[in-house]
Amino acid sequence: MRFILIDPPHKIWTILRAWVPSPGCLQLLAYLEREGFDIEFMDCTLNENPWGDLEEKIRREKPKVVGISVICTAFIYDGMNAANLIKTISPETTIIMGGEHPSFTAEETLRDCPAIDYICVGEGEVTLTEFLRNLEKKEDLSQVRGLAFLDETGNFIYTGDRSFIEDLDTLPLPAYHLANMEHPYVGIPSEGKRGLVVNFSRGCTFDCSFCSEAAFYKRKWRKKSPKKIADELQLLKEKFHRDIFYVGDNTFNVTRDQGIGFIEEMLKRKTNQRFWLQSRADLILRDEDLLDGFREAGVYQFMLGLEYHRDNVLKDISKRHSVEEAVKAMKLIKKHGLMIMATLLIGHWEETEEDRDDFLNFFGKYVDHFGLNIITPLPGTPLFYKMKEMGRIKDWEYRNFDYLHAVMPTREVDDLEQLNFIYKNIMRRYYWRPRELIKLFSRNPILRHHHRFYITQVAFNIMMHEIFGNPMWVQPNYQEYRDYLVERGEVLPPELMRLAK
Ligand code: B12
Ligand code: SF4
Repeated sequence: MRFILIDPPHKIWTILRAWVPSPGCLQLLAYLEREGFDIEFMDCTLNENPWGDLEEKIRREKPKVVGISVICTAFIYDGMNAANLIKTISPETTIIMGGEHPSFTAEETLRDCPAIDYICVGEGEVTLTEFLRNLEKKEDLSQVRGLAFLDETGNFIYTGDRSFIEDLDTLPLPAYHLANMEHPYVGIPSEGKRGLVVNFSRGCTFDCSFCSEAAFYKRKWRKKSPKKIADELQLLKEKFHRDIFYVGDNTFNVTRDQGIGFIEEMLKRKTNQRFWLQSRADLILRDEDLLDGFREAGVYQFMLGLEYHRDNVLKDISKRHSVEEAVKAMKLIKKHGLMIMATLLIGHWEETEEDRDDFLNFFGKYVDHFGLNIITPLPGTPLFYKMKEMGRIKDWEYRNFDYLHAVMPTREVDDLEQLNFIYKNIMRRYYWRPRELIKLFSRNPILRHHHRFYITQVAFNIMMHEIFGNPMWVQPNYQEYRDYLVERGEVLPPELMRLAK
């Protein structure tokens, strides 16, 4: 059976101007390919005409079934717009959507966008395979676990949780051959020319209250073996010439063994690749003796979710590390010749202006890269349910649930625009400090490259936008869906404009 998986048109990551084929989509495709399906992938962000090419393809092929992937809450409207467009052109096409956000909001999403026929709740490989097989044989879809849909009378049906794949090593290598790996947008320009995001594990055993990943994978952690990881990296080196990676695993070294195995395997393979890994302060302290090994194996940076500089806030968000541990971890990482990127959260309810000044001074001292975010109640997280119940979510526009926009006020600042301004101001104050500008000439080539890219292109563009109103950068092929509908006004039914999100 033929199946087209669509990653709808998105605005690419403005902070680092990076785009990569979704690792989850490539994993799904590889699985389906092994199961014998005739598959295709359309990563619409890379289309010459993001919406136009999608429309043309659907018009031409009238596929029996398409899948739409939505991995971020902020992407949900792109997914719904794609579903509406597809359904209008080809009403016979069955549409199944998957990803974190639709999994958590299945009923809401189905009711909001009737063009979506089914939602795959949770991990996709096995559910999608069974779904496609049953669809092909016209068998009962309500027998497929992990599916949500509305029945003929509009009742919401959920077929029940699908258990997780126990051993991720049983999965085939992601289908890189189906992605447009040579497209000029595919990469992480801040890290180097041949950058990519990869994913080797699922979930995390911790339970930070704002984290959708822990919720999605029910606090379970599963990983590929170091050998399997190294096989994938070697393929990426040899076939696709990729040598610098942001490893998207939420927490790479949940166990010491995973770190040890990775170090041993990469030292053996000598692929000369570089890695930016994610971890936690407490796990860095636990694995202090491995830090030199990580560096020798190619790791150049650890990204730690340090979040805040006050223990009461860390406790409130169930971070389960202390400020003291955060400081020790930052010092250790530096001591072992590695860089530290801290992901941080401002916008807590009790936060004051003085807190934010301290915050900047505190993290400004240690970190190489400043990953500033605004606390966001992502659907599915404990934080979301609590904030919803307390009535604190003031902006329900999911497009803004991207950690870069405030959607909740603080006790002191009620105006969300004011909070957005505060966010930008902290970024400005951080990046325009002499200490950061000196990094433009750092002896560390990756740090120098990152800062040259970030400050001269991204930060400068933002500054010119704010002072002189210069346009903000967007990828050259970007087109708002509504603009596309206006352009196609005479061909597409006007109904679509009403549905546009
Ligand atoms: C790769 C990635 C990106 C890429 C984008 C890739 C792309 N083409 O979309 C880049 C680097 C550009 C990126 C950017 C951002 N990202 Co990002 N990213 C990831 C990352 C590291 C990996 C995703 C992945 O592939 N996971 C592995 C697979 C196995 O899981 P999966 O995608 O969920 O897919 C499975 C199921 O969901 C399901 N499924 C998925 N799609 C479909 C479709 C169908 C039809 C079916 C049946 C099933 C199905 O099956 C899959 C296999 O089991 C995750 C973190 C993580 N570890 O997951 C964050 C993550 C998805 N990103 C996140 C965020 C917030 C962002 C940003 C908004 C950050 C920011 N502040 O700017 C930006 C987006 C802005 C933008 N305009 O680009 C959050 C999303 C949280 C949320 N609920 O909204 C995550 C979870 C990180 C986190 N812990 O906070 N990101
Ligand atoms: S440690 Fe990171 S991945 Fe794990 S629950 Fe906390 S934020 Fe999520």
